[in-house]
Amino acid sequence: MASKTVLLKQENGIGWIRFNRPEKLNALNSQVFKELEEAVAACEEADEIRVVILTGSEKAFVAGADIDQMADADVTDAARLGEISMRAQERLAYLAKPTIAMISGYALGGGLEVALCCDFRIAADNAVLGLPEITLGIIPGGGGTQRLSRLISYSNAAELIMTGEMIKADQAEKLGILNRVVDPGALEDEVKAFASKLIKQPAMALRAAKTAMRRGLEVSLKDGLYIEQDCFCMLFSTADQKEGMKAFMEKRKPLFKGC
Ligand code: CO8
Repeated sequence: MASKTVLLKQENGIGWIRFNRPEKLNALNSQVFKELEEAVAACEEADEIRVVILTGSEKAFVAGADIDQMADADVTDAARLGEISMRAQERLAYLAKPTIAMISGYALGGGLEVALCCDFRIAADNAVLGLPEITLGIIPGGGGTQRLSRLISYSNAAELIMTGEMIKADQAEKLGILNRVVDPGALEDEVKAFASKLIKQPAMALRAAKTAMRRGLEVSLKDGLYIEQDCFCMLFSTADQKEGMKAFMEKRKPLFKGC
């Protein structure tokens, strides 16, 4: 049996999803997408996992979809790959837990698109980001034309997509693609510290915040405000809302239970 291209490890409330094709700079093929979907599903089911971190190797988060697999593909093959990748990415984007892409080295094409499905992107200053698909005669097919232009300005997204140029971490941070950039040696500690801030928050409120924001992006403002109201009201049925407000009034730190 082929070795695992996506590894999952659970540690201190964090589900670590690691791309594991270092010899191909973690290029995404059908097997990687399927294993990514399985890993995300496992994180969804494990109550102990509160935050999910996706990462690759020092040289590459992911250098894109596997060009070897696509080179001789016909339209049917492309559609099949599209379905598999979309399933994994939808599952990741709508995972009801915070997700962080921890990026070192290349995050290109489908790799950047996977990172765009995460709630946060934190990178080492050696990171190189881009959507070079146009240089291969295609366009981003894993959400890049949609998610990037919803995250940053249309014209900045268009520049990356239509020139295919790669940019360094500091420029990606200025554009708002990255939440922060740190020294490569400090990357893991920075991401863990950030994850621990999230883990301290009440799980149901985190879930509600993510649902309201993700769903809200897809609908009109008015419908989004209704989604927010539903999520807001639902939280008044949780123990953590009672605890959070009681703790405030008693001038102490809340002790959240995640329910
Ligand atoms: N696909 C397949 N193999 C790759 C890829 C890739 N995307 N990226 C790197 N590799 C392989 C190289 O071929 C090489 O393999 P080998 O040793 O067998 O020759 C190995 O990884 C190491 O790479 P390099 O020797 O090229 O390393 P360098 O440091 O010289 O260069 C680069 C690093 C700049 C990242 C270079 O490898 C590169 O340009 N890679 C391709 C980047 C790219 O164009 N990515 C976009 C791909 S298209 C895409 O992502 C479409 C998304 C659609 C997703 C949804 C599907 C429906």
